[in-house]
Amino acid sequence: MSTITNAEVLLTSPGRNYVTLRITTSDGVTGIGDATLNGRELAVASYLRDHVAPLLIGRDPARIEDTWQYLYRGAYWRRGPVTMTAVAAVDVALWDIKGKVAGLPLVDLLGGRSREQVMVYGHASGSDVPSLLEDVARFQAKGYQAIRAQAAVPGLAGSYGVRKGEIYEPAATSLPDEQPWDTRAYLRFAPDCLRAVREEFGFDFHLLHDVHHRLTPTEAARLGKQFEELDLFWMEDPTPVEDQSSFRFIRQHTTTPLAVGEVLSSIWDVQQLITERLIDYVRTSVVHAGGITHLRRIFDLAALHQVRTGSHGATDLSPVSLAAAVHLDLTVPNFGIQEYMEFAPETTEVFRTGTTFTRGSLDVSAAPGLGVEYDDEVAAKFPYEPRYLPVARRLDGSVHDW
Ligand code: GCO
Ligand code: MG
Repeated sequence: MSTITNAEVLLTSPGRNYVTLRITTSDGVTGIGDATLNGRELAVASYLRDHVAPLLIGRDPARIEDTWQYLYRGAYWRRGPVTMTAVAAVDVALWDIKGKVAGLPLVDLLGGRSREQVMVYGHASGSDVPSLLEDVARFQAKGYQAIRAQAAVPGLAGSYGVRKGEIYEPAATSLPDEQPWDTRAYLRFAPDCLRAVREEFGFDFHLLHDVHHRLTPTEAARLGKQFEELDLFWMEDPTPVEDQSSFRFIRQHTTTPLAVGEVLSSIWDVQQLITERLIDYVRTSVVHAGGITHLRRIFDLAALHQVRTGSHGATDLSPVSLAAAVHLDLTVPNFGIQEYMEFAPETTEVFRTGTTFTRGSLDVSAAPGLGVEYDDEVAAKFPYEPRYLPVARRLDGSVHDW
């Protein structure tokens, strides 16, 4: 029997921080899994290095399900983003190994393609409406069929969700940047901003918008109603999601589709959202929700309730996670859309990925496993550096939801 002989935690910062787990077997096969949790990277690195790696040595790498259950069910402390990201890294690395041993790309181990490619959405943004419109045009020229649109709210110094350079990276400072937030200003601006996009570009593409948990259910319901005439593909994260039942109120008042789940990490966190059909798209991701083994269960539960997939895919998921996501997206019957942000060039020098973008869609390579190689030499050129996401404060100085 082949056994796991090594489990290494690799840190690198090619444009932004990434944590990667590499598992090696007694047959010399290696597999990699992403363990990146934006702004809390070292917590997952320690969980893996100090508490998980010693448990993996000597185990059979082929027993993915048993290892998953051992790390989740076998641990007294379950769930939560740190734990589930660590479990995900192990899971994805073992799937990568299984693919390499079988000589098959992951998509074929997962049941084969249900579709030819995976439709993605990109992030257009601007410091004002005219610059947003320019950015939407840029995404259309690249072939995107679906575009998320965000613009800085006039009068608010912070510009959350707005890309500064070529690459979107909100975790940009060594201590959290504090940004002002004014709900009334946002609510007055958002419908006009998205209407300007429709007026300029029409309705022949999918338009998405992210609210980042910033509204109460009442505010979100009202905004969703105003968005109805704009035919959004979805309104994302309208209100903080700790209280799943709060989505019932939004749901009762608007038919704008709702997408939720990027900050959630287990099937229990989305159970009510899915089984009560309170959302249209579930955004849990392969890296923050327990890997392929667990995400597949969430997607199956979603399929039973006519909820489609729309996984998180910001650059805080490494190319390893993106590849795993696309392999899975290709197979699932209830696929909706995949988020995609282009990586910094130095990121793809470290993670040599076979994932390709053509005309608004992604596809995987035919290489066995995930089709992503980690280059240690290039990674060593980019040491880890602390980076935090911003914190939002209301105009009276109190902390707002992120
Ligand atoms: C998304 C996310 C990003 C976040 C980032 C934080 O929808 O892609 O909400 O906008 O800023 O993922 O880590
Ligand atoms: Mg989001």
